[in-house]
Amino acid sequence: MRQITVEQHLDYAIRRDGAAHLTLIDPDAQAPSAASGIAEAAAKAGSSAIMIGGSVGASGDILDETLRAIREVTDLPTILFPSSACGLCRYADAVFFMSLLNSRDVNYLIGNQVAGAKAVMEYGIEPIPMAYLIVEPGGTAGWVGDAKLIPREKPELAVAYSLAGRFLGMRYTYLEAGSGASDPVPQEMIRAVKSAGCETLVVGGGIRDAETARAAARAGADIIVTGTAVEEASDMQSGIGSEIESETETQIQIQKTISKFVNAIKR
Ligand code: 1GP
Repeated sequence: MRQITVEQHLDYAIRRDGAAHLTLIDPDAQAPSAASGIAEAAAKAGSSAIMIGGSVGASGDILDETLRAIREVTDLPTILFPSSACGLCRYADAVFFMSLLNSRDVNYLIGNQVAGAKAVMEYGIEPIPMAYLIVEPGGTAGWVGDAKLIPREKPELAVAYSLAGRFLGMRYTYLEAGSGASDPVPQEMIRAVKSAGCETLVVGGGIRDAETARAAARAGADIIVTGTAVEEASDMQSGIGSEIESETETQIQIQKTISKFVNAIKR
């Protein structure tokens, strides 16, 4: 049983280090054993929590097994990042209980939240209320979520959405450029949303290197999310040497990659 909530744990990390790093694992992208390897490396590297989710296929048995495998190797909090009510899982600690405020589809605004609320209550998962905003280019998340993408040169639109979320009681705002995005969320947009009083600002999508992560944190991001960079670090090593050597190499490579992000965002 945790002594503090996951939200308190994140607040503490942000106050201590200036910004926190979350490692995103898509359960559909690798076997549960490989996912647990990433989680273990993330814990050693100083990531503050593991986010679990994906736009397609991140549900059912593979989601359950991934969560269970991660919990076996680390005490880091696990936070669900569901694309629908199907992305809920009883083995997680918390869920980003989010509404995609710039979606045209009522299911992403409130439908899935209604469908999943009872399960969140019954499973005892901590809901963290979040305004989820998808910015150009938006990637798969933008397409699946039928988002009216926020133009990159219109920070004032992101500010208006974030304020609306805050006034509706959402303590978190997530500026999302889409997984693997060619361009991350612009610094000017991050700065504008934070300056407008966003309580906890999460930024992700297309953050591939330490410099980009640092720039986002300096602009005002409280939490930086990376997924693709970590996946690529594990792919890079696969197939080298014997299976055991390769597994160790992979772990080291992942840990190094995450450490760079964690160290870069410290203020
Ligand atoms: C996706 O923002 C996250 O929802 C992470 O994006 O995979 O590009 O790191 P990347």
